[in-house]
Amino acid sequence: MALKEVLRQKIEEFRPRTTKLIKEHGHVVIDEVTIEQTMGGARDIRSLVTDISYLDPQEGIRFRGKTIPETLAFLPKARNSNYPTVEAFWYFLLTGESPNQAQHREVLGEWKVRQMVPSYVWDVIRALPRDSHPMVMLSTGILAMQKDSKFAHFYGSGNFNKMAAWEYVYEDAFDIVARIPIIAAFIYNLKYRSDFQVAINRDFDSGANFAHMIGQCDEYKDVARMYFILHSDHESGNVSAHATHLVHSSLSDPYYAYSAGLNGLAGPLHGLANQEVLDWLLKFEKKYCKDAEPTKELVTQALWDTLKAGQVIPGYGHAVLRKTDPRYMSQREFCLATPGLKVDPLFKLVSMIFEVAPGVLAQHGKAKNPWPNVDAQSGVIQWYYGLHEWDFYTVLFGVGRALGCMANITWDRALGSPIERPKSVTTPMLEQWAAEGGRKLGTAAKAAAVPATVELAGTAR
Ligand code: CMX
Repeated sequence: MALKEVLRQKIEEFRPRTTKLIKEHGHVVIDEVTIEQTMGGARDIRSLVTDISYLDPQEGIRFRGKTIPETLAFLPKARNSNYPTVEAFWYFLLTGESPNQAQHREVLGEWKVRQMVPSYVWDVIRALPRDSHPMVMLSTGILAMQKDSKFAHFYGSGNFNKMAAWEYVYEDAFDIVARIPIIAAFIYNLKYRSDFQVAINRDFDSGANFAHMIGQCDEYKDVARMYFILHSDHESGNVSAHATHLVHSSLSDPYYAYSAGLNGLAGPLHGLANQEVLDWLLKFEKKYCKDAEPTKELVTQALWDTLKAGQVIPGYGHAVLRKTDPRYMSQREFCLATPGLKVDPLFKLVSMIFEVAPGVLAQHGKAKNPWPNVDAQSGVIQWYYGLHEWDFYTVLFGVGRALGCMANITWDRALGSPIERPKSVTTPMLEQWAAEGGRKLGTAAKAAAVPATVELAGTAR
């Protein structure tokens, strides 16, 4: 059965669960909210639902219930590789299943058809100032394709109905995940290879083709596959996933939604941290080492200087995680298993920081999580393969993140996820509730907290 039909079956099986939860158990309390959470970035408030991935603070990410090693082992591999194809992973994120051989062949084939980017996208990107950040180019490239959104056309067709809406989101979502590596490769070649563009190799899977298009070696094919899979999803509260979900919740189509997601990813506290890490490493070598070898003492001094200057240590800390990010470990294992990388000076420096930084951050006493996140390790791998243009690293993150964001909004629409609209309060209200020892839930407030009977998810909203 083809991917869309498998997905249809899954959606139809799943819908009654959502409906039952809202209808029969909608009033069940699952969390409480403190003033600190309201004023502190909504940390740890359980107010989003996704089944694509779950982030446990101690264990780290699970995609569809599977850890990173389990996921990598579970899925069909690319030709001559130990890594799964990105295409198989997309199938898995959407359905929770591993494609069999025929389904894998089918999704690989469909991907090749969908990856054809309309030529006006190249004109739009070329019209931007060449020194625009590559994330601006990527976000603009995605947004430019909005005019061809199948979901937007369906909405405007006069035949829109909520039960079928997911099918059109799916069409756009699949087009976006297939096209985004091609757009990223175009941006790379435009900015850093004097507009030397390389045609798609239709014999290759998506990861291999990306390596081919940016002029990389064979070994980099696995780097691309690993990179896109590891960066795909981190449940739905992170800025890029949440922005995508929020924008799509108004029934903005996937192009508007993911362009917004990318704009969030471009912040230095989120995806841009990977370029910040490289910047930090290179400045460290220049300022502290000069021609000498880095030492733990020099690293410690540089970390403290960064903190004393009121800056964050890029690549360290996390809003949810409370241990070393398994995405960091997975990339570290890749480095240790790659002979040249294992002895690479920059990798050794990153490893030294891993030994020292958690202690420094713990002593500093502010960060709740002193351990490295995905961004602490990722740039070093790119650098090793000669991809030295570190302002491009967040684009690579954005290519991977599309997989999770697009799978999520396909399911959002399938389950009739409503427009997102949390409630604001004023500072005097908070001051009053603080003085009273908490907000008194009167009859009106309680009534507002208990949902009225809701019709079948997907039809009533
Ligand atoms: N270096 C220095 N200080 C840090 C820190 C770090 N790496 N991580 C957290 N802190 C500080 C915070 O800035 C905050 O300080 P203030 O109280 O002065 O505001 C304090 O510690 C408490 O923060 P927290 O609750 O531990 O962390 P948050 O949930 O607020 O923020 C994050 C999480 C990721 C933004 C933060 O750890 C950070 O800025 N890290 C560095 C940037 C980075 O690597 N971002 C990438 C994250 C992964 C991703 O999304 O790609």
